[in-house]
This record gives sequence, structure tokens and C-alpha cells, in this order.
Amino acid sequence: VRTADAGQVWRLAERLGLPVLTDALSGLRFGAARPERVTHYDSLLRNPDVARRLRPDWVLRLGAAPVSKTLGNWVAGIPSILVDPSSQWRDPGHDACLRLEASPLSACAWLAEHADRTQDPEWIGLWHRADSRTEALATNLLQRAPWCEGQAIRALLGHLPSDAALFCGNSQPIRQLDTWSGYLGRSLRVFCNRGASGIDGNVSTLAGLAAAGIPALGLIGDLTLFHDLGGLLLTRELELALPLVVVNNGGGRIFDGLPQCGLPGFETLWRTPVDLDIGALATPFDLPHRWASNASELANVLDTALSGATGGIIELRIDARRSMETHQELHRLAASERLI
Ligand SMILES: Cc1ncc(C[n+]2csc(CCOP(=O)(O)OP(=O)(O)O)c2C)c(N)n1
Repeated sequence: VRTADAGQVWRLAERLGLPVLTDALSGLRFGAARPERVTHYDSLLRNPDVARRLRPDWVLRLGAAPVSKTLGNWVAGIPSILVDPSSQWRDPGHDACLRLEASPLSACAWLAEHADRTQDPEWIGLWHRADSRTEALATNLLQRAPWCEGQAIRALLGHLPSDAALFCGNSQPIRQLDTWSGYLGRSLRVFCNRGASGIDGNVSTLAGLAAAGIPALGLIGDLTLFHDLGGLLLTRELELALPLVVVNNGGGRIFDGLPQCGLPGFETLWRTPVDLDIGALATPFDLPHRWASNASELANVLDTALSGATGGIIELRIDARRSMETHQELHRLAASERLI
């Protein structure tokens, strides 16, 4: 949703009492506080009681399919109206019973004027409570968890000024952002090459954003970097003002969540770690290289990198197994605690 359209979406939500499940890429997740905003759906919908009691009769979907598979599965089978300004048919679950090729601005404005059925106020209250409680679970968990992507993402967001831009790579970074960002209280523009979830060309896209006058902080996985080393040439040429943060967790760790994890050959055929020294890779491109393997190191590195606006690479050294355990612990807590 474009920034210009967001106000109309919130007006409709307020007028009808609708919860807005704000995908990290929606343009609605960050900004002024709204009681209708839900950010933790990926975790709280794992709670069977919540998933059953908050289930709607219909869904108004704006734009592309959400990042969260849990959300996608939960809305499957619920009649939905898809409002999408693109001419594509972005309905992977085939749930749209009506597709409007329109801007969210005009569709929401029309609905706000013509719809007359407001929802039971208790319903939005339950959403808000479940979201707040899940946020408390996540914050509490990250305070006691070993160094992981959730903590790193919150530190990155905490360092970005209002209206900053973030480019998030595919694979886990966008999912980690979707899960852990929570609500920020100031605006942030998030970009991603969602497309067919390709890890190709991500560094080049970051450079393209800079060339278009949108300096963005990059957050990508290690394989995603190795896939687009040519993009580093562009970042040097364009003298990118903000750093590229690379999660060095030893290959494609998204595959650790697949059932074949642990099978003979898994390492070679799925995880495919590439034994390259990221610091040494930065050298021929004249890019500064900094690294962090805990929260205080990251805070220091970000202070230096962002104050000097020198760009370069920040390598986040993450123990993928521990990070995954924390992620799973959040899912377990959200599924078992009383959220509403
Ligand atoms: C062009 C392309 N090739 C292969 C894939 C399949 N793929 C999806 S995720 C992934 C691993 C990405 O690893 P990394 O960037 O290190 O991120 P992590 O999974 O560790 O978060 C791969 C190879 C893809 N999405 N796009």
C-alpha cells in the first residue's frame, strides 16, 4: 500500500472496526499508533483458540499475498475480496471471490462511504489483546535468548531514523522481519524483491534503490550475497550511503525447517554453505567490512557505520541452530499461552 493510500485504509478500518493484519511489506506496519494494527499474526495464529475465535466471515485483501505462510493457511477457504492495482492474478490460495483491479485508496474510500455494517467492538479488542500479549512474549523471550536474528532485527530497526528505507532479502530475512519487527512507532519503508522469492539480484536491487534516490539499509543472507557479487561493484560505484547487513549463518538456513533436514546429503544438496570469507570479499570492492556476533558489538558497529554514512558490509555472525530454537520457542509459547 502506497504511503498516500495508507490513511484511507486506516479510516476504513476505524470506521468498520476491522483488524488490519500488516505484512512487513504492506506499508502499513510502521507509522503512527493504531488500535487496528496487528503485527504478530504469524505467531498468534498458531494458537488454536485464537485462530478459531478470531476467524472472520470474509477477508479484504490488499495487494500481494502475505509473507507469512501461517496467515496464508489461516485465510484459505475464507471468501476474500482482492483489491490489487496490478494486472496480475495474485491469489495463490484461489480464495478471491471478487477481484478489483483498483488502488487500495479508491476501494477503501468507496467502502468507507458505503459499508454500513460495523463489526462487534469486542472482536477488534480481542485482536489487540492477542497482539499485545504476543509482543510481550516476543520481547521477553528475546531478552533471555542467546544471540539470534530476532535481536539483530530489533537492533537494526532501533537504529534507523524515521522514514528510513530498509531493503530486505528473500529467504529468512523477510520472514524474520515479519515475525520479530513488532510495531515501531515511526515510519519505515520496506522493500523486497518478492517476485518468485528469488535470491538473485538482491544486492543489485539495493544499488538500484540508491540510484533512484532511495538510500536503504540492506539485510540479506550469506548465499544471497554470494549469488550477486556483481552487485557489489554497483554499490561501490554508487557509493552506497548505508551498509549492507549480511546474515552469516552458514548457508541457506531456511531449508533447516524442511522435513529432509538431517537426511544424508542435506548439507550438500540443500543448505549448501559456501566457505568464503566475507571480509576478504569486501576488499576488492573497497568496501569497509565490520562484523558483530552479539548485541553490544552490533550496536557499536551500527553506531559507527550509520554515523559515518560510509556504507560497506556488516557481517552478522549468527548461530543458526540457536536462532531457530528461539524462533520455535516463540511459536511454542504463542500456541500454548492464553492470548485472549
Ligand atoms: C535464484 C534462486 N536460486 C535458488 C533459490 C532457492 N533458495 C531459496 S532460499 C535459498 C537459500 C538462501 O540462503 P541465504 O541467503 O543464506 O538465506 P537464509 O536461508 O540463511 O536465510 C535458496 C538457495 C532461489 N530462491 N532463487
